[in-house]
Amino acid sequence: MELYHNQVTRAQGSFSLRMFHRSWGIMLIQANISAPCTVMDFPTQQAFARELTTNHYDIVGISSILVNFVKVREMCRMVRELSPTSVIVVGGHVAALPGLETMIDADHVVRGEGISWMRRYLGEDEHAPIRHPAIVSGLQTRIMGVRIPERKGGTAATIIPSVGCPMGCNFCTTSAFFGGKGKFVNFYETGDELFDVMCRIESELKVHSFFIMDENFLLHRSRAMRLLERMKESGKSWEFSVFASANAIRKYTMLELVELGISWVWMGLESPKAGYRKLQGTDIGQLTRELRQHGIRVQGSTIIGLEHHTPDNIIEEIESAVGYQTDFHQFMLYTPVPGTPLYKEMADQGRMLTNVDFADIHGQFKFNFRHGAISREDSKKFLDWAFRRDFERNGPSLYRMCETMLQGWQRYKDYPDRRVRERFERQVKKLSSAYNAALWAMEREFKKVNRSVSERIHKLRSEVEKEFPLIARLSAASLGPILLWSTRREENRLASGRTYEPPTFVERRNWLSAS
Ligand code: B12
Ligand code: SF4
Repeated sequence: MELYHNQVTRAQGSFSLRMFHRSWGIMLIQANISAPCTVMDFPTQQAFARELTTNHYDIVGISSILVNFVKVREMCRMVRELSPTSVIVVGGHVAALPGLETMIDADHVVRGEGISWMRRYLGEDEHAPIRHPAIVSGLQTRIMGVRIPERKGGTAATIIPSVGCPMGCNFCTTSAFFGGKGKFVNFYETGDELFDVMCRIESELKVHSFFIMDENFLLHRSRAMRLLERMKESGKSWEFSVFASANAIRKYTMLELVELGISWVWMGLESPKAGYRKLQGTDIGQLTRELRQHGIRVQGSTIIGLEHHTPDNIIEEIESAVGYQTDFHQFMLYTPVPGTPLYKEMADQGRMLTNVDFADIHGQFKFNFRHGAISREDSKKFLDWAFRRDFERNGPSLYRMCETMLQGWQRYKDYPDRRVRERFERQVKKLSSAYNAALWAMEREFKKVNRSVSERIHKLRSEVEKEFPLIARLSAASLGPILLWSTRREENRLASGRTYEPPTFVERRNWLSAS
């Protein structure tokens, strides 16, 4: 249930950013039906059994992605045994599996958007406006062996303006699941609607920061620019983390992005040689540098095992991806997943491997298809190496983020728009205190990985201390040694096999009317 540690910072040891994320699909469905409804997130088997026997449910909906297929099958079995009159509905990306109906004991398998399906099924108005629940984007954050205290407003809120993506890249499950090329489902069409939702969630959760869960938020320029207009009118100093393709980012000037509050961008870099339309005409190295110089953190995403990759050129491709020096870098194996054009192509060519466990089809282990030049075993070696290489050459992502924050602050601290200044001031408060102490500890700890990166960290810390002489030095001196100790303790814990699991959530809605 982690994003960073599973697929982004997984080779960064105790510097890896650890954080759990809720299951937003079922939270959204619950918020948009009028029937009494319980959401169980991350239930243990015992908790699920207890719930099924304590309350009577007409419908049990199960949400899953492909990797959790076995859990879905078991949950269906449990429902049949413990609540035999319930109707079982299975949705989410696992539904893209051809023939799922014959592999599990469910009454309905729902492909695509689930709110409208559930509303239709319950006889409610499927076209009613979408009510967005207040969602805290991450929980139980942990880094360098320290659990960050949770306070109201401290973590971004998740906003889901749409599902799907019209770009239709051949491997992309999300695009395929919600209609494929040219199609997607918009929950909020206009900047005005989005602004209203954000205002409500801002006051409910006391946040300034939003994680926008839209596959390509910046692609819809008129919606984004209207949102900016409304933000300016109301003086909102918000910040956004978004997913965006390079061609969509290029629709904006840097100043527009900064004024809009874009502070973190997840950008698919895939491979410069792959010819994806979204990357055409963009110098990725230059774009990444420019974004970072404007205080926008970049998370790059590179695919390992594209058709043109061979054992001879893959190293060079990884090196060039690492050379972009993004703040975060995800590497993913090229993975044909049921429902995508890529899967169909590979299946038609007889190249899908048939004996791969669904639990292993997630792009972070080994190929699930026969690649033209790279073996299944080697796919894992190249993938693991890419993560290690990025860490060794560029250092911990936390350090890179600090670098971007400082650049943003230096460029915009005197910017005429108060909203922009305030945003960088909020970030720099952390940079000058806790993050500077983290730099102090990283600098020491990283010497054993790469001395020249350790020197770069030292240089950055000196710059931070020049900007904020008192607070930054005090923090480094007082908190730095504690963080160094906790980092080392965490390394030992991880080495001895410690893992982290999310807690179980049980949330009821429209519940009184059920009794
Ligand atoms: C947030 C997210 C996560 C979070 C998960 C949080 C959680 N608690 O589940 C984190 C970061 C932890 C994560 C981890 C992983 N993820 Co993920 N993740 C996403 C992401 C970016 C957004 C999902 C989301 O919330 N979307 C918004 C909601 C509203 O949409 P939704 O979930 O699809 O729900 C809608 C419908 O599917 C449907 N629906 C969903 N559930 C149900 C249930 C019923 C009963 C019904 C009727 C309908 C229904 O209705 C909803 C509203 O329309 C998607 C990509 C994407 N943009 O969708 C990938 C995605 C779901 N993840 C994916 C993968 C592969 C993984 C990992 C395996 C990655 C890895 N290598 O580790 C892990 C596995 C985690 C696990 N053990 O399950 C794949 C799934 C591929 C597949 N075909 O199964 C996706 C599609 C990304 C991709 N394009 O490859 N992920
Ligand atoms: S741009 Fe990204 S989200 Fe859109 S189809 Fe391509 S990979 Fe999927």
